[in-house]
Amino acid sequence: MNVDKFMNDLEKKHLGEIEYLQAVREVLESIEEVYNENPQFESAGIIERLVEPDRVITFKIPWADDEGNVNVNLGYRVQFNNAIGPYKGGLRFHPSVTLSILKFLGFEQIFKNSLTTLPMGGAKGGSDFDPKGKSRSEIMRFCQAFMLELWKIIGPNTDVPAGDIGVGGQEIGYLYGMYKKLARENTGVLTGKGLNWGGSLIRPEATGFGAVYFAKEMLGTIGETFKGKTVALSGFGNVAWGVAQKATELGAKVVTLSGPDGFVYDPAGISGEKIEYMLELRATNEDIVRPYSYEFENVEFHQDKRPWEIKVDIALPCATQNELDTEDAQKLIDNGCLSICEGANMPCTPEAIEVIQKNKILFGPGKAANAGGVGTSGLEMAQNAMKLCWPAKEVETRLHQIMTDIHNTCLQYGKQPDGYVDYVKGANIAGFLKVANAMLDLGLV
Ligand code: NDP
Ligand code: 2IT
Repeated sequence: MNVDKFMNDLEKKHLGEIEYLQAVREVLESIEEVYNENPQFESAGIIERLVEPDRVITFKIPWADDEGNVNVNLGYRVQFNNAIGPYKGGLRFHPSVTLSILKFLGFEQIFKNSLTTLPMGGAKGGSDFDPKGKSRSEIMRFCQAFMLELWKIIGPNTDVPAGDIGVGGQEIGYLYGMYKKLARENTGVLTGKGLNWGGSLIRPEATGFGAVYFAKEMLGTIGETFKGKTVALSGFGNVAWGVAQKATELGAKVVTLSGPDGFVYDPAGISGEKIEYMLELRATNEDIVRPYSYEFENVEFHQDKRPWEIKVDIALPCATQNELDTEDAQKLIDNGCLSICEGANMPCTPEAIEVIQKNKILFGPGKAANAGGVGTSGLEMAQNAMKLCWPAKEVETRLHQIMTDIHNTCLQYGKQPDGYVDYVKGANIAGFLKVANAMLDLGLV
């Protein structure tokens, strides 16, 4: 395989699918050497088969708003690869959603899920529906209309969706309620469910907790810890909330949050009631972080700016794709940042990653660092299948173990001759090998 030639052909086939092509190129560049050393992959056409989803299902979602007006949104499910287990991955409701974005997320999910050590294939779905400013009953009607199509193609052993941007506990509830009614069954078909109806303890916190556990392991390789460190976060959603909790618990001070309107800088630290306030802010569906600066004293609000200009020891981007570019990376490095760890999916641009790695700063890619979310979804599926609930401590211990194992796997495949760990390479190679070998075992299907 020659990556440039391969990508040239793929770009022609999928014109303009920028995010998807970006995600594929990163993986191919990491695995090129391993792939070419193993001719059995080439002869089985593993890469040609892996880069295309098994299928993409699109549908329209007609729904009525509170005034009785008819609205039509687009819905998608990208079932990418199920070599190692049922399709598994979240649903995103955001006006920016396109097929390219869902294909990038579904592709990444294959390798992330492989790294968790649990039997889950890769998928992603969602809609261009904008939850901003919608009433509760509008959100409910939209979720029900979405499930009216989705239920036909999912099932506890075929495809198990969960949340992502714009899809939290409330949306999963409305989606699950409709699925249960249509399918006449009460199974673990979605994860991120409420605790009263089949959910797992620690799932809401899992992505953020997992990202901090991963960053902690990375820091350990240079003899550092979270204690006494300052941390910059972007986003103010589910992932940022979990990161803020765990980083604070480990003795760090989280000083920023961000939204599409700008970022807040709270030098005293975002802890205690301030972390709880993040949930309130998110639940307003207003899409802005500024009210945080009215609610608490001595907080600066920087309109239309990103938090990466603040001097911190550790940065965890937790909002969305391509939100940290070369300039941001350079600012963090110039300010002495030790580690940049992706809580979100693909928040750093490829050029930013190059700058970070050239400067030998610790860099944790999302498909490894944020795998605790889907890892704990896998634990929720296991509990549902056994029809029991583990205590919080048991789930968290397993989550912690999953993150430590992923870190060790990255070390195994990513350690460079000079001792620097290329976690991007480590995660991509390890994630790929498991799926590719499974595909070889399963024949040409
Ligand atoms: P939420 O919807 O809970 O929060 C997303 C946050 O990012 C919101 O604060 C959102 O504001 C903000 N945001 C979105 N776009 C921008 C932007 N352009 N600039 C600044 N902030 C922005 O989603 P999650 O916390 O669940 O997801 C965050 C990231 O983590 C995503 O990349 C997701 O794919 C990833 N992830 C999530 C997992 C999960 O289990 N939830 C698991 C693994 C990864 P708004 O959207 O209102 O504009
Ligand atoms: O990007 C992700 O890993 C998620 N949004 C979580 C997926 C899941 O199935 O829990």
